[in-house]
Amino acid sequence: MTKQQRISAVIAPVLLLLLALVWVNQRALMEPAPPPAIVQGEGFSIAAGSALAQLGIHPADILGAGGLPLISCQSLGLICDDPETGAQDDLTAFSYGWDFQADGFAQRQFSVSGTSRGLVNTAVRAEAGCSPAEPGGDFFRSNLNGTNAQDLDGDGTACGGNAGYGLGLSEGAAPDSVDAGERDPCQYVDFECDGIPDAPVYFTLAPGSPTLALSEATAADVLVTGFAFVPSIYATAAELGLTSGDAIDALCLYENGNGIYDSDDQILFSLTSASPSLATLGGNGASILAPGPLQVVNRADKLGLLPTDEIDALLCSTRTDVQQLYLPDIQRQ
Ligand SMILES: [Ca+2]
Ligand SMILES: [Ca+2]
Ligand SMILES: [Ca+2]
Ligand SMILES: [Ca+2]
Repeated sequence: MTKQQRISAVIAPVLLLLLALVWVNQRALMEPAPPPAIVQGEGFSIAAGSALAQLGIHPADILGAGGLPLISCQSLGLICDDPETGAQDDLTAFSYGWDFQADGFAQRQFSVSGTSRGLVNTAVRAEAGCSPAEPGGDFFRSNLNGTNAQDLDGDGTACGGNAGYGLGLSEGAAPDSVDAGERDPCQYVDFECDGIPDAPVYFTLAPGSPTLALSEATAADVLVTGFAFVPSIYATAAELGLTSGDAIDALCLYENGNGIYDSDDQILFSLTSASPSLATLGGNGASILAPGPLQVVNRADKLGLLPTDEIDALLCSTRTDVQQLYLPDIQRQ
Protein backbone atom coordinates (compact mmCIF):
# COMPACT_ATOMS: atom_id res chain seq x y z
CA MET A 1 0.00 0.00 0.00
CA THR A 2 1.44 3.38 -1.02
CA LYS A 3 1.50 6.31 1.37
CA GLN A 4 -1.34 7.89 -0.68
CA GLN A 5 -3.41 4.72 -0.37
CA ARG A 6 -2.86 4.64 3.40
CA ILE A 7 -3.97 8.28 3.74
CA SER A 8 -7.08 7.53 1.63
CA ALA A 9 -7.89 4.51 3.79
CA VAL A 10 -7.92 6.74 6.86
CA ILE A 11 -9.64 9.77 5.33
CA ALA A 12 -12.36 8.04 3.29
CA PRO A 13 -14.37 6.70 6.27
CA VAL A 14 -14.11 10.07 8.00
CA LEU A 15 -15.40 11.84 4.88
CA LEU A 16 -18.25 9.34 4.56
CA LEU A 17 -19.19 9.91 8.18
CA LEU A 18 -19.19 13.68 7.69
CA LEU A 19 -21.35 13.35 4.55
CA ALA A 20 -23.80 11.13 6.44
CA LEU A 21 -24.01 13.68 9.26
CA VAL A 22 -24.71 16.51 6.77
CA TRP A 23 -27.40 14.37 5.08
CA VAL A 24 -29.11 13.53 8.37
CA ASN A 25 -28.97 17.18 9.39
CA GLN A 26 -30.52 18.32 6.10
CA ARG A 27 -33.22 15.68 6.40
CA ALA A 28 -34.06 17.02 9.84
CA LEU A 29 -34.29 20.55 8.42
CA MET A 30 -36.55 19.36 5.58
CA GLU A 31 -38.94 17.49 7.89
CA PRO A 32 -42.00 19.67 8.53
CA ALA A 33 -42.56 20.58 12.15
CA PRO A 34 -45.08 18.22 13.74
CA PRO A 35 -48.59 19.68 14.01
CA PRO A 36 -49.48 21.27 17.34
CA ALA A 37 -50.96 19.20 20.12
CA ILE A 38 -54.49 20.34 19.38
CA VAL A 39 -54.35 18.70 15.92
CA GLN A 40 -52.87 15.46 17.25
CA GLY A 41 -55.20 15.67 20.22
CA GLU A 42 -58.51 15.89 18.36
CA GLY A 43 -60.74 12.86 17.96
CA PHE A 44 -63.72 13.00 15.63
CA SER A 45 -66.14 11.06 13.48
CA ILE A 46 -67.17 11.61 9.88
CA ALA A 47 -70.73 11.74 8.57
CA ALA A 48 -72.03 8.93 6.38
CA GLY A 49 -71.48 9.91 2.74
CA SER A 50 -68.16 11.64 3.43
CA ALA A 51 -65.34 11.10 0.94
CA LEU A 52 -63.46 8.96 3.51
CA ALA A 53 -66.51 6.70 3.92
CA GLN A 54 -66.19 5.79 0.22
CA LEU A 55 -62.66 4.61 1.08
CA GLY A 56 -63.91 2.27 3.82
CA ILE A 57 -63.57 4.52 6.87
CA HIS A 58 -66.61 3.78 9.03
CA PRO A 59 -68.94 6.63 10.11
CA ALA A 60 -68.90 5.14 13.63
CA ASP A 61 -65.08 5.01 13.94
CA ILE A 62 -63.35 7.49 16.25
CA LEU A 63 -60.72 9.05 13.99
CA GLY A 64 -57.64 11.20 14.43
CA ALA A 65 -55.93 13.63 12.06
CA GLY A 66 -55.73 12.25 8.53
CA GLY A 67 -58.77 10.02 9.08
CA LEU A 68 -56.72 7.44 10.98
CA PRO A 69 -59.01 5.23 13.12
CA LEU A 70 -58.05 5.66 16.80
CA ILE A 71 -60.89 3.46 18.10
CA SER A 72 -62.73 1.49 15.44
CA CYS A 73 -66.48 0.96 15.46
CA GLN A 74 -65.88 -2.74 16.28
CA SER A 75 -63.69 -1.80 19.25
CA LEU A 76 -66.57 0.31 20.56
CA GLY A 77 -68.59 -2.92 20.64
CA LEU A 78 -71.16 -1.70 18.11
CA ILE A 79 -72.84 -3.74 15.39
CA CYS A 80 -71.36 -1.31 12.84
CA ASP A 81 -72.88 -2.95 9.74
CA ASP A 82 -76.08 -4.98 9.47
CA PRO A 83 -75.32 -7.61 6.82
CA GLU A 84 -79.02 -8.17 6.07
CA THR A 85 -80.22 -4.60 5.63
CA GLY A 86 -76.92 -2.88 4.86
CA ALA A 87 -77.71 -0.35 7.62
CA GLN A 88 -74.65 1.25 9.21
CA ASP A 89 -74.10 2.69 12.66
CA ASP A 90 -73.28 6.38 12.49
CA LEU A 91 -71.70 7.97 15.58
CA THR A 92 -73.23 11.45 15.90
CA ALA A 93 -71.71 12.54 19.23
CA PHE A 94 -69.31 11.13 21.82
CA SER A 95 -67.75 12.14 25.13
CA TYR A 96 -65.31 10.51 27.54
CA GLY A 97 -67.22 11.91 30.51
CA TRP A 98 -64.53 14.51 31.26
CA ASP A 99 -66.02 17.63 29.68
CA PHE A 100 -66.11 20.93 31.60
CA GLN A 101 -62.47 20.80 32.71
CA ALA A 102 -60.45 24.03 33.03
CA ASP A 103 -58.02 22.83 30.36
CA GLY A 104 -57.16 26.10 28.64
CA PHE A 105 -59.42 25.56 25.64
CA ALA A 106 -62.31 27.81 24.68
CA GLN A 107 -65.59 27.22 26.51
CA ARG A 108 -67.18 25.70 23.43
CA GLN A 109 -65.45 23.99 20.53
CA PHE A 110 -67.78 22.81 17.79
CA SER A 111 -68.29 21.67 14.23
CA VAL A 112 -71.17 22.75 12.00
CA SER A 113 -72.98 21.28 9.01
CA GLY A 114 -71.70 22.13 5.53
CA THR A 115 -74.63 24.47 4.88
CA SER A 116 -74.17 26.57 8.04
CA ARG A 117 -73.28 30.23 7.44
CA GLY A 118 -72.51 31.83 10.81
CA LEU A 119 -72.98 35.49 11.77
CA VAL A 120 -71.09 38.10 9.72
CA ASN A 121 -67.42 38.57 10.63
CA THR A 122 -67.10 35.10 12.14
CA ALA A 123 -64.81 32.26 11.07
CA VAL A 124 -67.84 30.14 10.14
CA ARG A 125 -69.04 32.89 7.78
CA ALA A 126 -65.56 33.07 6.21
CA GLU A 127 -65.66 29.32 5.46
CA ALA A 128 -69.23 29.66 4.14
CA GLY A 129 -67.94 32.33 1.74
CA CYS A 130 -65.24 30.08 0.25
CA SER A 131 -65.96 28.53 -3.14
CA PRO A 132 -67.30 25.97 -2.62
CA ALA A 133 -68.40 26.69 0.97
CA GLU A 134 -66.46 24.46 3.34
CA PRO A 135 -67.31 24.87 7.03
CA GLY A 136 -68.35 21.22 7.51
CA GLY A 137 -64.93 19.61 8.10
CA ASP A 138 -63.65 22.21 10.56
CA PHE A 139 -63.55 22.82 14.30
CA PHE A 140 -64.38 26.29 15.59
CA ARG A 141 -64.18 27.77 19.07
CA SER A 142 -66.23 30.34 20.92
CA ASN A 143 -66.14 31.86 24.37
CA LEU A 144 -69.87 32.59 24.14
CA ASN A 145 -69.14 36.21 23.23
CA GLY A 146 -71.13 36.38 19.98
CA THR A 147 -68.35 35.28 17.68
CA ASN A 148 -66.23 32.28 16.74
CA ALA A 149 -62.74 31.55 15.45
CA GLN A 150 -61.32 28.57 13.58
CA ASP A 151 -59.24 26.02 15.48
CA LEU A 152 -58.83 23.33 12.81
CA ASP A 153 -59.57 23.24 9.10
CA GLY A 154 -60.58 20.15 7.15
CA ASP A 155 -57.77 20.25 4.59
CA GLY A 156 -55.62 23.04 6.05
CA THR A 157 -55.78 25.19 2.89
CA ALA A 158 -56.22 28.80 3.94
CA CYS A 159 -59.50 30.31 2.83
CA GLY A 160 -61.43 33.49 3.53
CA GLY A 161 -58.90 34.67 6.11
CA ASN A 162 -59.02 31.41 8.07
CA ALA A 163 -55.75 29.51 8.37
CA GLY A 164 -56.35 26.72 10.90
CA TYR A 165 -54.18 23.63 10.91
CA GLY A 166 -55.46 20.85 8.69
CA LEU A 167 -57.07 17.61 9.89
CA GLY A 168 -56.03 15.86 6.66
CA LEU A 169 -59.62 15.70 5.41
CA SER A 170 -61.06 16.48 1.97
CA GLU A 171 -62.90 19.71 1.32
CA GLY A 172 -64.43 21.05 -1.86
CA ALA A 173 -66.56 19.06 -4.31
CA ALA A 174 -66.41 15.70 -2.43
CA PRO A 175 -65.90 16.76 1.19
CA ASP A 176 -65.52 14.95 4.49
CA SER A 177 -68.03 16.23 7.02
CA VAL A 178 -67.14 16.06 10.72
CA ASP A 179 -70.22 15.06 12.74
CA ALA A 180 -68.80 14.33 16.22
CA GLY A 181 -65.76 15.49 18.18
CA GLU A 182 -63.79 14.89 21.37
CA ARG A 183 -60.18 14.98 22.51
CA ASP A 184 -57.55 12.29 21.90
CA PRO A 185 -58.88 8.98 23.31
CA CYS A 186 -55.35 7.96 24.43
CA GLN A 187 -55.47 10.77 27.01
CA TYR A 188 -58.84 9.80 28.49
CA VAL A 189 -60.17 6.32 27.69
CA ASP A 190 -57.50 4.32 25.85
CA PHE A 191 -54.60 4.46 28.28
CA GLU A 192 -52.49 1.86 26.47
CA CYS A 193 -53.28 3.67 23.22
CA ASP A 194 -53.91 0.35 21.48
CA GLY A 195 -57.32 1.25 20.04
CA ILE A 196 -59.23 -0.66 22.74
CA PRO A 197 -61.07 1.60 25.22
CA ASP A 198 -60.20 0.99 28.90
CA ALA A 199 -62.86 3.37 30.22
CA PRO A 200 -66.46 4.20 29.25
CA VAL A 201 -67.25 6.14 26.09
CA TYR A 202 -70.60 8.00 26.06
CA PHE A 203 -72.18 8.45 22.65
CA THR A 204 -75.24 8.88 20.47
CA LEU A 205 -76.12 7.27 17.15
CA ALA A 206 -78.03 8.48 14.09
CA PRO A 207 -81.59 7.21 13.57
CA GLY A 208 -81.50 3.86 11.75
CA SER A 209 -78.21 2.75 13.31
CA PRO A 210 -78.50 -1.03 13.93
CA THR A 211 -76.98 -0.80 17.44
CA LEU A 212 -79.94 1.41 18.49
CA ALA A 213 -82.36 -1.46 17.81
CA LEU A 214 -80.12 -3.90 19.73
CA SER A 215 -79.99 -1.53 22.73
CA GLU A 216 -83.69 -0.66 22.50
CA ALA A 217 -82.62 2.96 22.24
CA THR A 218 -83.28 5.97 20.04
CA ALA A 219 -81.22 8.84 18.67
CA ALA A 220 -82.34 10.86 21.73
CA ASP A 221 -80.82 8.44 24.27
CA VAL A 222 -77.22 8.78 25.45
CA LEU A 223 -75.52 5.38 25.33
CA VAL A 224 -72.37 4.11 26.99
CA THR A 225 -69.87 1.52 25.84
CA GLY A 226 -66.25 0.55 26.41
CA PHE A 227 -64.42 -1.33 29.14
CA ALA A 228 -66.79 -3.63 31.04
CA PHE A 229 -69.75 -2.28 29.08
CA VAL A 230 -71.75 -3.60 26.21
CA PRO A 231 -73.57 -0.74 24.47
CA SER A 232 -76.45 0.25 26.74
CA ILE A 233 -78.46 3.33 27.64
CA TYR A 234 -76.76 5.75 30.06
CA ALA A 235 -79.36 8.54 30.04
CA THR A 236 -82.79 8.01 28.51
CA ALA A 237 -84.51 10.53 26.26
CA ALA A 238 -87.17 10.93 28.98
CA GLU A 239 -84.53 11.71 31.63
CA LEU A 240 -83.13 14.37 29.30
CA GLY A 241 -86.59 15.84 28.70
CA LEU A 242 -86.61 14.79 25.05
CA THR A 243 -89.45 13.43 23.01
CA SER A 244 -90.08 11.01 20.16
CA GLY A 245 -88.36 12.13 16.97
CA ASP A 246 -85.65 14.18 18.71
CA ALA A 247 -82.06 13.35 17.73
CA ILE A 248 -78.94 14.43 19.65
CA ASP A 249 -76.11 15.47 17.30
CA ALA A 250 -73.55 16.95 19.75
CA LEU A 251 -72.74 16.06 23.37
CA CYS A 252 -70.71 17.28 26.35
CA LEU A 253 -70.78 15.11 29.46
CA TYR A 254 -69.14 14.98 32.87
CA GLU A 255 -69.68 11.72 34.75
CA ASN A 256 -69.22 11.88 38.54
CA GLY A 257 -67.69 8.41 38.51
CA ASN A 258 -70.51 6.10 39.59
CA GLY A 259 -71.49 5.24 36.01
CA ILE A 260 -75.15 6.12 36.62
CA TYR A 261 -76.80 9.24 35.29
CA ASP A 262 -77.64 11.20 38.42
CA SER A 263 -77.72 14.73 39.80
CA ASP A 264 -73.95 15.36 40.01
CA ASP A 265 -73.47 14.56 36.33
CA GLN A 266 -73.43 17.37 33.82
CA ILE A 267 -74.74 17.17 30.25
CA LEU A 268 -75.07 19.69 27.45
CA PHE A 269 -76.14 18.75 23.94
CA SER A 270 -77.45 19.98 20.63
CA LEU A 271 -80.32 18.48 18.64
CA THR A 272 -80.76 18.11 14.89
CA SER A 273 -82.77 21.05 13.56
CA ALA A 274 -85.70 18.77 12.71
CA SER A 275 -86.14 17.65 16.35
CA PRO A 276 -89.73 18.38 17.57
CA SER A 277 -88.63 19.57 21.03
CA LEU A 278 -86.89 22.61 19.52
CA ALA A 279 -90.16 24.21 18.42
CA THR A 280 -91.62 24.19 21.93
CA LEU A 281 -88.33 25.52 23.40
CA GLY A 282 -87.85 28.29 20.86
CA GLY A 283 -84.50 26.70 20.04
CA ASN A 284 -82.86 25.52 16.86
CA GLY A 285 -80.15 23.21 15.54
CA ALA A 286 -77.41 25.60 16.69
CA SER A 287 -78.76 25.89 20.26
CA ILE A 288 -76.92 24.21 23.11
CA LEU A 289 -79.40 22.62 25.52
CA ALA A 290 -79.37 21.31 29.08
CA PRO A 291 -81.74 18.76 30.63
CA GLY A 292 -83.84 19.00 33.77
CA PRO A 293 -86.01 20.79 32.72
CA LEU A 294 -85.00 20.95 29.06
CA GLN A 295 -83.77 24.46 28.30
CA VAL A 296 -81.62 26.47 25.90
CA VAL A 297 -78.42 27.43 27.74
CA ASN A 298 -76.41 28.87 24.81
CA ARG A 299 -78.30 30.50 21.95
CA ALA A 300 -76.93 30.33 18.41
CA ASP A 301 -75.89 34.00 18.41
CA LYS A 302 -73.76 33.49 21.54
CA LEU A 303 -71.64 31.15 19.41
CA GLY A 304 -71.60 33.50 16.42
CA LEU A 305 -74.11 31.33 14.56
CA LEU A 306 -77.45 31.82 12.82
CA PRO A 307 -80.70 30.12 13.94
CA THR A 308 -80.64 28.24 10.62
CA ASP A 309 -77.16 26.79 11.33
CA GLU A 310 -76.53 23.30 12.65
CA ILE A 311 -74.03 22.42 15.38
CA ASP A 312 -73.10 18.75 14.92
CA ALA A 313 -70.11 18.29 17.26
CA LEU A 314 -69.38 19.85 20.65
CA LEU A 315 -66.57 19.95 23.23
CA CYS A 316 -66.97 21.94 26.45
CA SER A 317 -64.34 23.47 28.71
CA THR A 318 -64.69 25.59 31.80
CA ARG A 319 -62.90 28.86 31.53
CA THR A 320 -61.16 30.53 34.44
CA ASP A 321 -59.50 33.94 34.57
CA VAL A 322 -56.08 32.31 34.39
CA GLN A 323 -56.99 30.41 31.23
CA GLN A 324 -58.30 33.55 29.58
CA LEU A 325 -54.77 34.93 29.50
CA TYR A 326 -53.16 32.26 27.39
CA LEU A 327 -55.84 30.89 25.07
CA PRO A 328 -53.77 30.07 22.01
CA ASP A 329 -54.69 31.25 18.56
CA ILE A 330 -54.25 28.16 16.44
CA GLN A 331 -52.70 29.54 13.27
CA ARG A 332 -50.36 28.09 10.69
CA GLN A 333 -46.97 29.80 10.55
CA1 LIG B 1 -70.35 9.82 12.28
CA1 LIG C 1 -62.93 24.34 5.90
CA1 LIG D 1 -73.15 9.53 37.60
CA1 LIG E 1 -77.53 20.47 16.20
